[in-house]
Amino acid sequence: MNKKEAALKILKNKKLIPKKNEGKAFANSNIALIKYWGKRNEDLILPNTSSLSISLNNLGTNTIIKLAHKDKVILNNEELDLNHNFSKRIFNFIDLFRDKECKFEIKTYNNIPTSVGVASSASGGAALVLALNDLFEWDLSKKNLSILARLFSGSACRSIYQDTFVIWNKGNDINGMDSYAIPLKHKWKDLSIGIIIIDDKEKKISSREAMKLAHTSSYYKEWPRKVESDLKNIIEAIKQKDFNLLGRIAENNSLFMHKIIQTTKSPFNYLTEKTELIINKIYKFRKEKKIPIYFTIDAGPNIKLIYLKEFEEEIKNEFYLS
Ligand code: 2P0
Repeated sequence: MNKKEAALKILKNKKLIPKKNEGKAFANSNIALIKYWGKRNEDLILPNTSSLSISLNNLGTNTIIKLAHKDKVILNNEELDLNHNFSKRIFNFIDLFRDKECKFEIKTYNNIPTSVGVASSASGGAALVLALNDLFEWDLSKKNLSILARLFSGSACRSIYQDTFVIWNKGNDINGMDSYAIPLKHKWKDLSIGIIIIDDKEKKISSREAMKLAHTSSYYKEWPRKVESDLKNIIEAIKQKDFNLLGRIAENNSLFMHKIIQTTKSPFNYLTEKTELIINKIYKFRKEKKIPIYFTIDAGPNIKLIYLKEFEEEIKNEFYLS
């Protein structure tokens, strides 16, 4: 099955010409505590391993999609050329299922900086799928929305949900019909994520490109087993509300992903000198102030702090949070 066939399987018997003029949706971004890194199928965006994320409450993407005379993309109030990578990505996705006669104007607004490794492709993909579901009145289940979002971008399948924790089960089906996200029923209101923006420029190597090399690192052999065990342990930490255990697992999982990235056949380092300085500051702060604070880093130099609300003031005083 290719991507188009997979999308049409999800949309079987659904309308492919909208009756409404407009669909809209908001999707929150998510930060993986157990990372997705490496695919078993690039076209269907099927991962080698499962992953677990925390949802960012009000940070994400608002998308409005309208029927129009010609295709148009407006990102953060700026009209983009249809040859822009972002426009192409959106319309390549919509082309999987739309009737050729249907043209769309898509207005999408991120309240987080684009391409800073704060997973705007996750909330962007999920908001697009949710807005399409609204426009076409597909009334898809969360499972099918998650599969459709996955076909746009892997991490987007987790942003279909607003629950605190979301797991994307890798699945085993060759066509990916069992590779979708589900929410974890456990909540953790006091758990907070703080973002330290070190560099808000577009990253030089996208995670999609970088991921292709993962298997060339000798550490990647250990990754599937490590993810299995990290997942099991972090779910236990969530159930027990064991913050130090959760933080240690997330920090270690993220550093292992970066070790893989730094040791491929064409090694690359997303972490800059400033990232390393702040990592050391976190270690020192944790040790000296005895305040539990951990971090996770995605495919970029920026740092996401993981902490409990009760320590927010001290942490904000020490670290500049965006
Ligand atoms: C994650 N990342 O689990 C991992 C950790 C970045 C580091 O998912 O190729 O934009 O569209 O599936 O989802 C970012 O990769 O890549 C990502 P595609 P995606 O959040």
